[in-house]
Amino acid sequence: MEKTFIMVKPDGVQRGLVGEVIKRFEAKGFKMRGLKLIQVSEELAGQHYAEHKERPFFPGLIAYITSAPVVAMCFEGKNVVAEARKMLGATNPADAAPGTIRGDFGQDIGRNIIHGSDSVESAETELAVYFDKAEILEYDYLPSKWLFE
Ligand code: D4T
Repeated sequence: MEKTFIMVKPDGVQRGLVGEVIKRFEAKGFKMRGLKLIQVSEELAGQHYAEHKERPFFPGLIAYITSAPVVAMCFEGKNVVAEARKMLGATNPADAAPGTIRGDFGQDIGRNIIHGSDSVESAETELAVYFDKAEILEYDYLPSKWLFE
């Protein structure tokens, strides 16, 4: 089964949206495999957003992500990488559809509340960057038998 990396960014934590995010993922039937509140270091932020290093918004992005704690999560489920991106909505909340997390709670691309891996490969990389192996837990998830035929 596929896994993805989800991170509630500092604005989402400060605005009290962590429970809302977890509620949506739980209600969808995605299995929580990892969860922690962490302060992202400049080094970790640089690693996570390395692809944007040359972009004009990079310094602001690093300052934002390191400004206050974030909640890092791992969820497992059928096609969870793509499904989670749909639940998050477009990167710019102004373009995100109502019903999505960014569409319902955000206004500004520089404060877009939440991150979700954009591919199975980046999910694996990001999970390895943010979590130790022992922090991704395996356990019986009882809803599974009611989620799949
Ligand atoms: P993240 O990685 O934060 O989940 O966002 P996305 O995967 O949806 O989008 P992204 O990698 O293109 O952008 C990373 C991050 O940079 C911020 N950003 C982006 C910004 O502040 N200004 C911009 O013009 C762009 C393109 C928002 C998300």
